[in-house]
Amino acid sequence: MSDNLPNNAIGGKSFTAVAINCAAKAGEWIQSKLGTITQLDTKYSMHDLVTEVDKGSERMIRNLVGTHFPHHAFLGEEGVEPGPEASAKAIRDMGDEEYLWIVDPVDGTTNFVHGFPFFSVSIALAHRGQVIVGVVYDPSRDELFVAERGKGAYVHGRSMRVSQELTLGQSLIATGFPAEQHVALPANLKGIQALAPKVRNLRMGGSAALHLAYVAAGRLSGFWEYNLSAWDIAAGALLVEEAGGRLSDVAGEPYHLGVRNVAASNGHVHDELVEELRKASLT
Ligand code: 2AM
Ligand code: CA
Repeated sequence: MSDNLPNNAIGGKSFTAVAINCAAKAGEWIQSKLGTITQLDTKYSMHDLVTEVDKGSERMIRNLVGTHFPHHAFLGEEGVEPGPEASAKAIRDMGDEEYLWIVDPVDGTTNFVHGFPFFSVSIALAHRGQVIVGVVYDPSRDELFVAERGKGAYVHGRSMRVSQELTLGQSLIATGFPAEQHVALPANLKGIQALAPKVRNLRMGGSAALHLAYVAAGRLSGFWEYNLSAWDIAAGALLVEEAGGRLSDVAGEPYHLGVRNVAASNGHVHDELVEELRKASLT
Protein backbone atom coordinates (compact mmCIF):
# COMPACT_ATOMS: atom_id res chain seq x y z
CA MET A 1 0.00 0.00 0.00
CA SER A 2 1.47 3.38 -0.84
CA ASP A 3 2.14 5.74 2.05
CA ASN A 4 -0.33 8.38 0.94
CA LEU A 5 -3.32 6.07 1.35
CA PRO A 6 -5.19 6.49 4.62
CA ASN A 7 -4.53 3.21 6.34
CA ASN A 8 -6.79 3.55 9.31
CA ALA A 9 -10.39 4.36 10.08
CA ILE A 10 -12.79 3.93 12.97
CA GLY A 11 -11.09 2.08 15.81
CA GLY A 12 -7.74 2.47 14.08
CA LYS A 13 -8.00 -0.86 12.26
CA SER A 14 -6.11 -1.16 9.02
CA PHE A 15 -7.80 -2.32 5.83
CA THR A 16 -5.91 -5.59 6.03
CA ALA A 17 -6.84 -6.20 9.65
CA VAL A 18 -10.51 -5.71 8.83
CA ALA A 19 -10.29 -7.99 5.80
CA ILE A 20 -8.63 -10.70 7.91
CA ASN A 21 -11.16 -10.29 10.68
CA CYS A 22 -14.08 -10.56 8.24
CA ALA A 23 -12.68 -13.62 6.49
CA ALA A 24 -11.88 -15.40 9.74
CA LYS A 25 -15.27 -14.66 11.32
CA ALA A 26 -17.26 -15.55 8.21
CA GLY A 27 -15.12 -18.64 7.60
CA GLU A 28 -15.59 -19.91 11.12
CA TRP A 29 -19.32 -19.38 10.81
CA ILE A 30 -19.68 -21.15 7.47
CA GLN A 31 -17.61 -24.05 8.78
CA SER A 32 -20.04 -24.37 11.70
CA LYS A 33 -22.86 -24.66 9.16
CA LEU A 34 -21.24 -27.45 7.17
CA GLY A 35 -23.63 -30.38 6.77
CA THR A 36 -26.67 -28.39 7.89
CA ILE A 37 -27.98 -27.26 4.51
CA THR A 38 -31.67 -28.03 4.24
CA GLN A 39 -32.69 -25.49 1.66
CA LEU A 40 -30.85 -25.26 -1.62
CA ASP A 41 -31.76 -22.73 -4.29
CA THR A 42 -30.41 -22.44 -7.80
CA LYS A 43 -29.57 -19.09 -9.34
CA TYR A 44 -28.57 -18.83 -12.98
CA SER A 45 -28.61 -22.51 -13.83
CA MET A 46 -28.91 -25.90 -12.14
CA HIS A 47 -25.14 -25.70 -11.57
CA ASP A 48 -25.32 -22.37 -9.79
CA LEU A 49 -26.21 -23.01 -6.16
CA VAL A 50 -26.90 -20.58 -3.35
CA THR A 51 -27.67 -21.28 0.28
CA GLU A 52 -28.67 -19.30 3.34
CA VAL A 53 -25.03 -19.66 4.37
CA ASP A 54 -23.79 -17.71 1.32
CA LYS A 55 -26.26 -14.96 2.12
CA GLY A 56 -25.55 -14.96 5.87
CA SER A 57 -21.80 -14.88 5.34
CA GLU A 58 -22.11 -11.93 2.95
CA ARG A 59 -24.35 -10.07 5.39
CA MET A 60 -21.83 -10.61 8.18
CA ILE A 61 -18.93 -9.31 6.06
CA ARG A 62 -20.93 -6.36 4.71
CA ASN A 63 -21.90 -5.29 8.24
CA LEU A 64 -18.37 -5.58 9.58
CA VAL A 65 -16.85 -3.67 6.66
CA GLY A 66 -19.59 -1.04 6.96
CA THR A 67 -18.86 -0.54 10.66
CA HIS A 68 -15.22 0.26 10.01
CA PHE A 69 -15.48 1.94 6.61
CA PRO A 70 -19.00 3.29 6.14
CA HIS A 71 -18.06 5.29 3.05
CA HIS A 72 -16.51 2.42 1.14
CA ALA A 73 -18.40 0.73 -1.70
CA PHE A 74 -19.23 -2.97 -1.43
CA LEU A 75 -19.65 -5.56 -4.16
CA GLY A 76 -20.67 -9.02 -2.99
CA GLU A 77 -21.73 -11.97 -5.10
CA GLU A 78 -25.09 -12.31 -3.38
CA GLY A 79 -25.93 -8.64 -3.89
CA VAL A 80 -25.80 -8.96 -7.68
CA GLU A 81 -28.39 -10.49 -9.99
CA PRO A 82 -27.37 -13.99 -11.12
CA GLY A 83 -25.70 -14.55 -14.48
CA PRO A 84 -22.59 -13.38 -16.31
CA GLU A 85 -24.08 -10.18 -17.79
CA ALA A 86 -25.13 -8.81 -14.39
CA SER A 87 -21.80 -9.60 -12.76
CA ALA A 88 -19.86 -8.05 -15.65
CA LYS A 89 -22.05 -4.94 -15.43
CA ALA A 90 -21.63 -4.70 -11.65
CA ILE A 91 -17.86 -4.43 -11.89
CA ARG A 92 -18.10 -2.02 -14.85
CA ASP A 93 -20.35 0.20 -12.73
CA MET A 94 -18.36 0.00 -9.52
CA GLY A 95 -14.79 -0.77 -10.61
CA ASP A 96 -13.60 2.85 -10.34
CA GLU A 97 -14.92 3.52 -6.83
CA GLU A 98 -12.32 5.06 -4.56
CA TYR A 99 -12.51 2.10 -2.22
CA LEU A 100 -14.39 -1.03 -3.25
CA TRP A 101 -14.65 -4.23 -1.21
CA ILE A 102 -15.11 -7.23 -3.50
CA VAL A 103 -16.43 -10.24 -1.65
CA ASP A 104 -17.27 -13.85 -2.34
CA PRO A 105 -18.84 -15.03 0.92
CA VAL A 106 -18.49 -18.72 -0.06
CA ASP A 107 -16.31 -19.52 -3.06
CA GLY A 108 -16.99 -23.13 -3.90
CA THR A 109 -20.62 -23.30 -2.83
CA THR A 110 -21.11 -26.63 -4.62
CA ASN A 111 -18.30 -28.13 -2.53
CA PHE A 112 -19.75 -26.61 0.62
CA VAL A 113 -23.15 -28.13 -0.09
CA HIS A 114 -21.64 -31.57 -0.71
CA GLY A 115 -19.27 -31.43 2.25
CA PHE A 116 -16.22 -31.55 -0.05
CA PRO A 117 -13.71 -29.58 2.03
CA PHE A 118 -12.41 -27.15 -0.59
CA PHE A 119 -14.20 -23.82 -0.31
CA SER A 120 -13.17 -20.39 0.89
CA VAL A 121 -14.11 -16.85 1.80
CA SER A 122 -12.57 -14.34 -0.59
CA ILE A 123 -12.23 -10.65 0.32
CA ALA A 124 -10.44 -8.00 -1.73
CA LEU A 125 -10.18 -4.25 -1.35
CA ALA A 126 -9.60 -2.26 -4.53
CA HIS A 127 -8.49 1.36 -4.62
CA ARG A 128 -9.60 3.03 -7.87
CA GLY A 129 -9.62 -0.29 -9.71
CA GLN A 130 -6.41 -1.69 -8.26
CA VAL A 131 -6.52 -4.45 -5.68
CA ILE A 132 -4.54 -3.36 -2.60
CA VAL A 133 -5.58 -6.07 -0.12
CA GLY A 134 -6.47 -9.69 -0.80
CA VAL A 135 -7.49 -12.29 1.77
CA VAL A 136 -8.61 -15.87 1.09
CA TYR A 137 -9.55 -18.05 4.03
CA ASP A 138 -9.98 -21.84 3.88
CA PRO A 139 -11.86 -22.83 7.03
CA SER A 140 -11.50 -26.58 6.39
CA ARG A 141 -7.72 -26.37 6.80
CA ASP A 142 -7.74 -23.16 8.83
CA GLU A 143 -5.46 -21.52 6.30
CA LEU A 144 -5.49 -17.77 5.93
CA PHE A 145 -3.81 -16.35 2.83
CA VAL A 146 -3.10 -12.60 2.98
CA ALA A 147 -1.54 -10.13 0.56
CA GLU A 148 -1.03 -6.39 0.70
CA ARG A 149 0.15 -4.60 -2.42
CA GLY A 150 3.89 -4.05 -2.23
CA LYS A 151 4.24 -5.98 1.03
CA GLY A 152 4.22 -9.60 -0.12
CA ALA A 153 1.91 -12.55 0.43
CA TYR A 154 1.64 -14.65 3.55
CA VAL A 155 -0.06 -17.80 4.77
CA HIS A 156 -0.51 -17.64 8.53
CA GLY A 157 2.32 -15.17 8.75
CA ARG A 158 4.76 -17.22 6.63
CA SER A 159 5.92 -15.56 3.45
CA MET A 160 4.62 -17.29 0.31
CA ARG A 161 6.43 -17.71 -3.00
CA VAL A 162 5.21 -19.29 -6.22
CA SER A 163 6.69 -22.61 -7.35
CA GLN A 164 9.83 -23.08 -9.44
CA GLU A 165 8.70 -25.35 -12.29
CA LEU A 166 10.04 -24.14 -15.59
CA THR A 167 7.93 -26.13 -18.05
CA LEU A 168 4.36 -27.33 -18.40
CA GLY A 169 5.71 -30.86 -18.35
CA GLN A 170 6.77 -30.35 -14.72
CA SER A 171 3.58 -28.50 -13.79
CA LEU A 172 0.52 -29.24 -11.69
CA ILE A 173 -2.20 -27.05 -13.18
CA ALA A 174 -5.76 -26.44 -12.00
CA THR A 175 -8.87 -25.33 -13.82
CA GLY A 176 -12.61 -25.26 -13.17
CA PHE A 177 -15.74 -26.33 -15.00
CA PRO A 178 -17.72 -23.25 -15.97
CA ALA A 179 -21.46 -23.33 -15.41
CA GLU A 180 -22.13 -21.55 -18.72
CA GLN A 181 -22.51 -24.34 -21.26
CA HIS A 182 -22.56 -22.65 -24.65
CA VAL A 183 -19.27 -20.77 -24.83
CA ALA A 184 -17.26 -21.20 -21.65
CA LEU A 185 -17.68 -24.95 -21.15
CA PRO A 186 -16.68 -25.94 -24.71
CA ALA A 187 -13.74 -23.50 -24.55
CA ASN A 188 -12.59 -25.01 -21.30
CA LEU A 189 -12.95 -28.58 -22.53
CA LYS A 190 -10.72 -27.74 -25.50
CA GLY A 191 -8.15 -26.34 -23.07
CA ILE A 192 -8.32 -29.46 -20.92
CA GLN A 193 -7.89 -31.71 -23.93
CA ALA A 194 -4.89 -29.72 -25.12
CA LEU A 195 -3.20 -29.42 -21.73
CA ALA A 196 -3.86 -32.83 -20.16
CA PRO A 197 -1.18 -34.63 -22.17
CA LYS A 198 1.32 -31.78 -21.72
CA VAL A 199 1.26 -31.20 -17.95
CA ARG A 200 2.24 -33.39 -15.00
CA ASN A 201 -1.44 -33.46 -14.05
CA LEU A 202 -4.60 -31.39 -13.87
CA ARG A 203 -6.79 -30.62 -10.84
CA MET A 204 -10.29 -29.23 -10.58
CA GLY A 205 -10.88 -28.36 -6.94
CA GLY A 206 -13.96 -26.16 -7.33
CA SER A 207 -12.91 -22.89 -5.66
CA ALA A 208 -11.22 -20.41 -7.98
CA ALA A 209 -10.09 -18.21 -5.08
CA LEU A 210 -8.44 -21.15 -3.35
CA HIS A 211 -6.81 -22.31 -6.57
CA LEU A 212 -5.27 -18.86 -6.93
CA ALA A 213 -4.10 -18.99 -3.31
CA TYR A 214 -2.50 -22.37 -4.08
CA VAL A 215 -0.66 -20.88 -7.07
CA ALA A 216 0.63 -18.17 -4.72
CA ALA A 217 1.66 -20.79 -2.15
CA GLY A 218 3.58 -22.80 -4.76
CA ARG A 219 1.23 -25.79 -4.50
CA LEU A 220 0.01 -25.35 -8.07
CA SER A 221 2.16 -24.20 -10.97
CA GLY A 222 -0.77 -22.55 -12.71
CA PHE A 223 -4.52 -22.14 -13.02
CA TRP A 224 -6.97 -21.04 -15.67
CA GLU A 225 -10.75 -20.76 -15.74
CA TYR A 226 -13.41 -19.21 -17.96
CA ASN A 227 -16.36 -17.05 -17.02
CA LEU A 228 -15.44 -16.13 -13.47
CA SER A 229 -16.53 -12.93 -11.75
CA ALA A 230 -14.49 -10.24 -10.03
CA TRP A 231 -15.26 -11.68 -6.58
CA ASP A 232 -13.85 -15.09 -7.54
CA ILE A 233 -10.54 -13.60 -8.72
CA ALA A 234 -9.69 -10.25 -7.09
CA ALA A 235 -8.23 -11.40 -3.75
CA GLY A 236 -6.40 -14.37 -5.28
CA ALA A 237 -5.00 -12.15 -8.02
CA LEU A 238 -3.10 -10.05 -5.50
CA LEU A 239 -1.92 -13.18 -3.68
CA VAL A 240 -0.40 -14.48 -6.92
CA GLU A 241 1.20 -11.17 -7.85
CA GLU A 242 2.66 -10.57 -4.40
CA ALA A 243 4.00 -14.14 -4.27
CA GLY A 244 5.98 -13.44 -7.44
CA GLY A 245 3.61 -15.06 -9.93
CA ARG A 246 1.95 -13.82 -13.08
CA LEU A 247 -1.66 -13.11 -13.83
CA SER A 248 -3.44 -12.29 -17.08
CA ASP A 249 -6.54 -13.12 -19.04
CA VAL A 250 -6.39 -16.37 -21.04
CA ALA A 251 -5.16 -14.40 -24.06
CA GLY A 252 -2.19 -13.06 -22.06
CA GLU A 253 -3.58 -9.52 -21.67
CA PRO A 254 -2.99 -7.80 -18.31
CA TYR A 255 -5.35 -8.57 -15.44
CA HIS A 256 -7.93 -5.97 -14.38
CA LEU A 257 -11.09 -6.26 -12.32
CA GLY A 258 -13.24 -6.91 -15.42
CA VAL A 259 -11.29 -10.02 -16.48
CA ARG A 260 -13.53 -13.11 -16.50
CA ASN A 261 -11.28 -15.64 -18.26
CA VAL A 262 -8.21 -15.80 -16.09
CA ALA A 263 -4.78 -17.43 -16.29
CA ALA A 264 -2.39 -17.44 -13.33
CA SER A 265 0.96 -19.08 -12.89
CA ASN A 266 4.38 -19.09 -11.26
CA GLY A 267 5.47 -16.85 -14.16
CA HIS A 268 7.86 -19.40 -15.70
CA VAL A 269 5.13 -21.44 -17.39
CA HIS A 270 2.80 -18.55 -18.17
CA ASP A 271 3.59 -18.02 -21.83
CA GLU A 272 3.44 -21.73 -22.49
CA LEU A 273 0.09 -22.05 -20.70
CA VAL A 274 -1.46 -19.10 -22.54
CA GLU A 275 -0.11 -20.32 -25.87
CA GLU A 276 -1.63 -23.79 -25.38
CA LEU A 277 -4.98 -22.21 -24.49
CA ARG A 278 -4.78 -19.96 -27.55
CA LYS A 279 -4.01 -22.86 -29.87
CA ALA A 280 -6.78 -24.93 -28.29
CA SER A 281 -9.30 -22.12 -28.83
CA LEU A 282 -8.61 -22.25 -32.59
CA THR A 283 -9.42 -25.95 -32.89
P1 2AM B 1 -18.87 -19.91 -6.49
O1 2AM B 1 -18.85 -21.18 -5.71
O2 2AM B 1 -18.70 -18.69 -5.66
O3 2AM B 1 -20.06 -19.81 -7.40
C1 2AM B 1 -15.65 -23.42 -9.68
O4 2AM B 1 -15.17 -23.80 -10.92
C2 2AM B 1 -15.51 -21.93 -9.52
O5 2AM B 1 -16.40 -21.29 -10.44
C3 2AM B 1 -15.89 -21.44 -8.15
O6 2AM B 1 -14.97 -20.46 -7.78
C4 2AM B 1 -17.28 -20.89 -8.35
O7 2AM B 1 -17.59 -19.87 -7.44
C5 2AM B 1 -17.15 -20.32 -9.73
N1 2AM B 1 -18.38 -20.03 -10.42
C6 2AM B 1 -18.55 -18.93 -11.18
N2 2AM B 1 -19.76 -18.92 -11.73
C7 2AM B 1 -20.38 -20.04 -11.29
C8 2AM B 1 -21.67 -20.58 -11.51
N3 2AM B 1 -22.56 -19.95 -12.26
N4 2AM B 1 -21.97 -21.72 -10.91
C9 2AM B 1 -21.06 -22.36 -10.14
N5 2AM B 1 -19.83 -21.90 -9.91
C10 2AM B 1 -19.48 -20.74 -10.47
CA1 CA C 1 -19.90 -17.67 -4.06
